[in-house]
Amino acid sequence: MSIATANRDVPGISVRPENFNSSGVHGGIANVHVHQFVQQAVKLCVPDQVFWCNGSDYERNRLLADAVNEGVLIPLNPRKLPGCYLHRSNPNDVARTEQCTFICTTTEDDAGPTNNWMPPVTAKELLTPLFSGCMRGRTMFVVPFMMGPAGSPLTKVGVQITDSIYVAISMGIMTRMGDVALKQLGDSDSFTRCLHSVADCDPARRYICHFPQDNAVWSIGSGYGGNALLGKKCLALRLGSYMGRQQQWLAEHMLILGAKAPSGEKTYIAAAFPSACGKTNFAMLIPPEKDRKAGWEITTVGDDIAWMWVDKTTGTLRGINPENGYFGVLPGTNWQTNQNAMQSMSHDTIYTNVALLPDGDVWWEGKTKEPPAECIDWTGQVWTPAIAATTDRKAAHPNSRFTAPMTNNPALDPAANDPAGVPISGIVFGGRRSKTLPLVFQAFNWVHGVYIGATVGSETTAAAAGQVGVVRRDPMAMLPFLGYNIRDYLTHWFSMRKLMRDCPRIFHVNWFRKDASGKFIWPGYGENMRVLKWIIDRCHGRAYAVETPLGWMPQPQDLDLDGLDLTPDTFAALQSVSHEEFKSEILGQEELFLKLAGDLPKEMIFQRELLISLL
Ligand code: OXD
Ligand code: MN
Repeated sequence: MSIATANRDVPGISVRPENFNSSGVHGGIANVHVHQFVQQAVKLCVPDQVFWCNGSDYERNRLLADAVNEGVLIPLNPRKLPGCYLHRSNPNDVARTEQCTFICTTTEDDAGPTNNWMPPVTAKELLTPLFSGCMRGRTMFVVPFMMGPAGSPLTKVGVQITDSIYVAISMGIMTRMGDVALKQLGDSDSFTRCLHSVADCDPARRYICHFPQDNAVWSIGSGYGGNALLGKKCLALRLGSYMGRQQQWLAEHMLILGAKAPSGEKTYIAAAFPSACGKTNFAMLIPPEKDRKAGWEITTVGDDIAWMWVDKTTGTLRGINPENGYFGVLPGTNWQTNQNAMQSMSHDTIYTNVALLPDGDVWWEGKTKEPPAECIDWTGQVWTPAIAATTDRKAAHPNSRFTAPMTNNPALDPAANDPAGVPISGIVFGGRRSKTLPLVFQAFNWVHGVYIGATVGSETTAAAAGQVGVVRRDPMAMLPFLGYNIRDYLTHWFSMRKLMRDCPRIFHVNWFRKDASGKFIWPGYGENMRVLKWIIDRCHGRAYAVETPLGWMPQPQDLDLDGLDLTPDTFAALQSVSHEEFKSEILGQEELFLKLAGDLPKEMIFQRELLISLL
């Protein structure tokens, strides 16, 4: 075995030096615990060579060139998309696979009724033979990474072993990767041990196993983002939520946006929506022209994950985005729906499973009104609109993605790198619901808000393998990302209230309500600013609302509907709540309550009783 790596002696230069001993110990990195972890992985996976990533620009260019030579990446037109590449995944590996995702805790009760569970010993017995020798003939990349800005109280370090060059490059975009992470770690043993191999990419041998009690993740058989970039869903959400409960903070599937009013007042809002329900669009919202002219500005702290803690001196909630990039859904994204996302992916971006145009540009459904006359689809076959009409084949996969550094975002919030985070004034929950739920309402208080978050329902999307379009309960949009028992998670949310002197206001939104003919009633996208302004005013104790059984609701005159082609009657329809439909909604929530039978936090039971008696 030879050891390939970054040369620590030449700043910013990655070469393959010989200064390593045969046990795989890296000459330039001092942390003995990292060494031991890598040695164990080398012994198990038997790679041909080991490549230690330092995160330099030189190294990144080198990895990109290698990936092109290996056919893993296809360079795109450098004039239209400088520094951009196309990656086509194995067609069996295009989304998160929840059925292969396990929480491996000593007791089943620790994982709870909403997770797949395996005892850690069983998981290791099952996965060790799969990892054994899986990197023969391959390069092992050692990817140190940091979730959160350097110096933040919540920032965590991980070290990911992977045999996928696509994963190593993507980790360089999505996290603060390389020496910066090792510097944050120092001599400490406190890092997440992440072991990953695409192996033979066979869904029958695909496992994403989390060991929260050991601070480790083992993932095998998939190269897909959520299964393979282990800093994201695995560390920042599943292990993060577990740590958050132990250490009294929250790891949530939430965007954080900043809103600057014409007066200069800045308000930060966190929002949780299930996968592919518009978190990236909301985080990058461009206000309607009249608001922009008036001086409103929306900025992005994060588009997918928020880590939040209570500041002891002020007793208020603060949040950071642990990520460093965006892994956003492409279909439907265009210059009208999300200009900031389009700018973010205009250079130095990896496109996964999109169509390739003859001029080296890319295309996906919804990028332009008219489809291209011809392109190569995400599976590498010729695609034309005529073929699509007869076969129903999409040019881009419905879960095609862009991976772009957050610094590409023209609306990046100035505090996105601030270790002290930002103050969170409001929390918004939402789902994709064609019926039943109104455009917006506000919870009466924290406990009611937690109940609303816990009972979020949403129609399923292509972000996870499985049937699309059925309503499933997705508490806090965290169902696929909880690292422990949901009973304890809800109790933890209720108990956070006790740490706060002034807690964020909580809201529920539904951008996706449809009329009888199946058309969306609310225009969405930038027009969501109108709802956001009401939310911000409510957070600061300003706007009016009426009390309803669901919570506080704006009347048409309480929302700025000026210039919108929406009559007061249509607004009333958007906000209407049918008692009959709502009774079915409460029955739909039963699914969650039954799962937790006998184990529900009492706040959930009382809130439900109160809601039923109000109807
Ligand atoms: C994601 C997801 O990729 O939620 O962010 O699936
Ligand atoms: Mn997500």
